[in-house]
Amino acid sequence: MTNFPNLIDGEWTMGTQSVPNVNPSDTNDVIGQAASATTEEVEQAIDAAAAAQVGWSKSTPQQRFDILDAIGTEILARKEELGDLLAREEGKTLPEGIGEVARAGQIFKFFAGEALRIPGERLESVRPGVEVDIRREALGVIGIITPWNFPIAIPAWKSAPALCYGNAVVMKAAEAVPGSAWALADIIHRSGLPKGVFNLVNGKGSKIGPVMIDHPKVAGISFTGSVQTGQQVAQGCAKNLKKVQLEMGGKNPMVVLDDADLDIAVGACVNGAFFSTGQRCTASSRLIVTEGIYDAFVAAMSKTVSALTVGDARKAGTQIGPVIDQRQLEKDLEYVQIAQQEGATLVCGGEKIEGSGHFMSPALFVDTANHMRINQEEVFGPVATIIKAKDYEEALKLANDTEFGLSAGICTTSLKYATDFKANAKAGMVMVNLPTAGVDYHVPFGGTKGSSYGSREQGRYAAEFYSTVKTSYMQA
Ligand code: UN1
Repeated sequence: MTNFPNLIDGEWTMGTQSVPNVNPSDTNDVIGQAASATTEEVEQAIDAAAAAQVGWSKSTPQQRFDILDAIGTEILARKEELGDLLAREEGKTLPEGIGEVARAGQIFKFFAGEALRIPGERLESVRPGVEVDIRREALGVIGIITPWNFPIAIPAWKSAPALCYGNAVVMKAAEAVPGSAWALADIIHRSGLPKGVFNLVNGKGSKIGPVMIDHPKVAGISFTGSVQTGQQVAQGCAKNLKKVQLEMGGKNPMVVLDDADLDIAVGACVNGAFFSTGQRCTASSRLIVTEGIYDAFVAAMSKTVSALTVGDARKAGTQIGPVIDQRQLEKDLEYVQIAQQEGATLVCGGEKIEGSGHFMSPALFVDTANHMRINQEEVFGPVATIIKAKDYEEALKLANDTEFGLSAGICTTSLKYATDFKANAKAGMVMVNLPTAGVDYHVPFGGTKGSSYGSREQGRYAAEFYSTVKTSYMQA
């Protein structure tokens, strides 16, 4: 059994409270005990971060490069081992877990490079003899709150840019996945980063979030999680005039047109809807299919989906792992019932699989209308619906008829429709002949409408949130 302590001012601490880290594939497998920070511990971490940030903000691009690059190198070198831990505590399949760890390593490598390219500008003043320069400076202490579904990639894509631009970090990872956050903190801790610059305070979100939000020494909060919690975070940050960045839900459409390549469409929809057990805010949960391909698509989808192998996340051959916990499983099954009560027809799956983990068979619905709750509310599980559309125009309208706007996909061989969809889909990310989920690490990530709030994450656009702009005037 392993301990997953918190990291406060360069010291590991289990504190006074801890919670078990349980394997969702086998609840008899308790991976370890995770520290659960108290209010005082979070305050200590924030004080330490504020004190350490002053020095870190003065570090050179070379120092930042070396540290971020070393972190990336170690993560990549240990991707199998860390991928196994991730799959064990989160339940995505081992290949997905290893892939996610590799992504985290690549993110650190990317921001190592960005540390060498922190941009500035020099302009002539409108006044004679005066010159103006514009530079990016660190914000200060960043509070980072991460979800359970990407236990290492999301902590990486928030903490790497935070450190790159000279900030200090106080991070709270989701209670269900303390192991990956601890492993990341351990690598960061040994990387040569001055103590106190990166702190980990895992524990209850309802307790730790408000401390971060109300603390005067925290300059900004980057949050990924539910819409409901995101709204509370934004309200608290607005009251305290803190910078805030939110990534929340999705109800991402995948349009399949008559002219689509059927194999590509089915591949993209199965991956987008069900991989990672559908537990991605980028999941393709609404499949909007035009009349001419509808019957063939439904037949091919139901054949493929019902043949998916559901099982232990770390077992070779598993395609769909467990749901994260009992509560989420109950929610997923409740949505299966809701859909049926609304008149949707279950084509396959949607059943709890008995065993020692939180398993359910992937559920696919037909005869659904876009206004139904099953098509408007995010389930965050292995549940997808098919909506029939007359033609491209109707499909686009349905795709956009949602309060979310994270990712939108289309499968088509038509340049005309692909081009039109890229222009008119109301989403932050558009995918053509690709799943709505599964993004690159070097380009911006984020959505429109109810999915995101604040500036984009990832790529060089991350600078917008993790730095502040200073304009200096000088008369020579
Ligand atoms: C991806 O689809 O590759 O929580 C990433 C989520 C997103 C990340 C999705 N923030 O599902």
